[in-house]
Amino acid sequence: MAPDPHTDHGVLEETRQKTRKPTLYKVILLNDDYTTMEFVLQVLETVFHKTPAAAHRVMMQVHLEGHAVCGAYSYEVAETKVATVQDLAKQDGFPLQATLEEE
Ligand code: TYC
Repeated sequence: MAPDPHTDHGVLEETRQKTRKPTLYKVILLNDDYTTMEFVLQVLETVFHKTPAAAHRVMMQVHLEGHAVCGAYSYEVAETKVATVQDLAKQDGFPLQATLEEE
């Protein structure tokens, strides 16, 4: 059947959902023998907004397993958190280290 000239405008439209998941970066906290547990708890609560109970879980995981994920953020935010951890640690004379990993 021929197209109805009143309704067919000769334009084919297609909507395509193009949702882009932002790439997230995990901030990983590393264990060492010198940083105090108290300092690590403070960092987890202030920089990563953990509750005291969650901070304790993450800190113990780092202490026992060598590393743990503190959270996942956009690249800029993750990088800033890593730098903040290192600045705070340096201020207090601790060797605490954190790194980034693409999720
Ligand atoms: N291992 C440290 C200690 O026994 C505690 C510690 C936990 C250090 C987590 C770093 O990311 C860390 N004092």
